[in-house]
Amino acid sequence: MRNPKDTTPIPTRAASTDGRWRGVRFLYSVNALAQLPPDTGREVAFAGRSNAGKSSAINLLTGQRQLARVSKTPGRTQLLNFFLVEPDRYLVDLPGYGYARVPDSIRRHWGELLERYLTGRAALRGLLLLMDIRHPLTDMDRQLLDGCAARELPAHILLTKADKLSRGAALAALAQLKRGLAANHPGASAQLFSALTGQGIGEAHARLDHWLGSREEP
Ligand SMILES: Nc1nc2c(ncn2[C@@H]2O[C@H](COP(=O)(O)OP(=O)(O)OP(=O)(O)O)[C@@H](O)[C@H]2O)c(=O)[nH]1
Ligand SMILES: [Mg+2]
Repeated sequence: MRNPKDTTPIPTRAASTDGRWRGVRFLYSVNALAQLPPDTGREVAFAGRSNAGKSSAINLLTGQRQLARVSKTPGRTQLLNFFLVEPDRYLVDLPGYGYARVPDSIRRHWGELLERYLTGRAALRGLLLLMDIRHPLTDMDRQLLDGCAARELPAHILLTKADKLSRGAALAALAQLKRGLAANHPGASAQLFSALTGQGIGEAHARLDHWLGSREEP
């Protein structure tokens, strides 16, 4: 047992990562490739169908309730939103796909921007792909995973809104997803997540830490 007179602080996981995430701030929104920050350093992008919970996940993971805009209206995030974690370390909130009420011309513009960003961005070290646990692996999700595999970009899936299912049903959905991934997208990993209860936050932080690396790494 610890000596009660010992005043050295007990190191906790929360303390070690909190500093990094609580300091995250919104940098700017990008509407064209030319506006992207220099393609150096490291970044992780949050992708997924509209309404999957990307902005909510960013808020939970940074411990800031209103950093990214959350809305009941799908299609809310319509730009590439850059968040600064540390110098040369970014999180990127991507526009959600699959939202029907977006005019064709805008959808084409986004599709192209997204594709060129995902295929050409050297700083991109990993894709966090969010899927509503009740609607996993849509065609677009699969296309994205194929795109990641083609450029050897690691992908990790957050099955979001896990709080909407019982614990047993959520675990069954995860197991089923993992079987689908093993068959068709062997490079991708997956976990349960809930922005409401905080389920899975430690595992997601660990993944982000791994991809972003420490400040000292190139
Ligand atoms: N119950 C529950 N609701 C969630 C969770 N995550 C997000 N939501 C809700 O789902 C809706 C969409 O969340 P957003 O975070 O805005 O989703 P998004 O993926 O950023 O959506 P777009 O920006 O439109 O692409 C909001 O009403 C959130 O409150 C979760 O883990 N549990
Ligand atoms: Mg959003």
